[in-house]
Amino acid sequence: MDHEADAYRTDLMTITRFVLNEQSKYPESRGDFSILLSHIVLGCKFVCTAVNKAGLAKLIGLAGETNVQGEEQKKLDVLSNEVFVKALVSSGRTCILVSEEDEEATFVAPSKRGRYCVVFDPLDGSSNIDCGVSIGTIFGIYMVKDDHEPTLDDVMQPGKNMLAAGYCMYGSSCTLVLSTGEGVNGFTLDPSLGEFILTHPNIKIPKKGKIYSVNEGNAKNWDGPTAKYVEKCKFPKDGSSPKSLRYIGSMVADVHRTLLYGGIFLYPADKKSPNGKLRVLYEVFPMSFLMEQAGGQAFTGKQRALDLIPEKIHERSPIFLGSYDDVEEIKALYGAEVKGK
Ligand code: AFP
Repeated sequence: MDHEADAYRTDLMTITRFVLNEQSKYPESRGDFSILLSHIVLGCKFVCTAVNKAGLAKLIGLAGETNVQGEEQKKLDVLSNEVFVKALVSSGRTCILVSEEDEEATFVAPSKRGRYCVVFDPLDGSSNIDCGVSIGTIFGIYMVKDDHEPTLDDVMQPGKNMLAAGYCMYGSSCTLVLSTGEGVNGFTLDPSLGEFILTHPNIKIPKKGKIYSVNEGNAKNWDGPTAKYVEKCKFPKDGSSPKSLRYIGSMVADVHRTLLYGGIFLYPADKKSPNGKLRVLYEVFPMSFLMEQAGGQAFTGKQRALDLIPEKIHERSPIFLGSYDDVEEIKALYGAEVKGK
């Protein structure tokens, strides 16, 4: 990369400019989506700053039970949730919010209501905060079905009905990856400008990858197809090289690497957790949407992930997502099991 040329680049494609460009393709558009997105971006910037300060705050003793004013310090995931809920409600463009942090869905008051439903995990991977591992925010966006009083049915829709999905990764840089259903684009926060700049246009996942990503500590409880697949990754019988294992345990970071380098990310069902661990609405759906938009696939062990119809807002599902050919292999193994029964 030519860093010097980069430093002097003058035509910057910010995320706002990018979304407004997209919007101009639809003359009937009222700009509601751009406004909603600008509020999500604000939430991401806030959380990015808070995550960056987390280690320092601890070091200088601000993060105990109470802060200097004697007020109770909020945990970062609780704080992030509050920031996103307030930003989304104040956008005036949302009607239902489903957050990983809140047991119940939030119905926005009629005076502030818009047409979008946002499902999100404000700080996914938060158990990794204290050791400085990359964590992130994941979100998906639906539109209310018709002109009616919003109900939970408006969010209990298959992932394929999402209008947009994305994540923001708080890592060595802060990267926002977004799809509005026409490919996937990545933006990196320039801290000096406070703007997300298009750095990864039109991301396409390699058709086949060299990495598998799974919590192998659960192997004892896996079902046959998952066990066979991972065995194949390690001991391929077709003369190909074994795949490398990479597992961070923070979905945004594991999926981001999978998207850029190719390969497969698995969180399968096991005997202890028959539905896996990851949540359908704000983990499985947004990441599956991005994978498909980048040319990959996402599969639950039974069906295309985006065809799933959730029955509960915090429902879980097994998930296998990544490069097209790698997911084909796991689909074949599950298919063979069904035929053998
Ligand atoms: P936390 O938010 O509790 O850290 O969980 C993270 C997560 O939901 C997801 O980001 C990871 O992919 C997955 O759990 C890791 O789960 P295991 O620790 O069971 O491997």
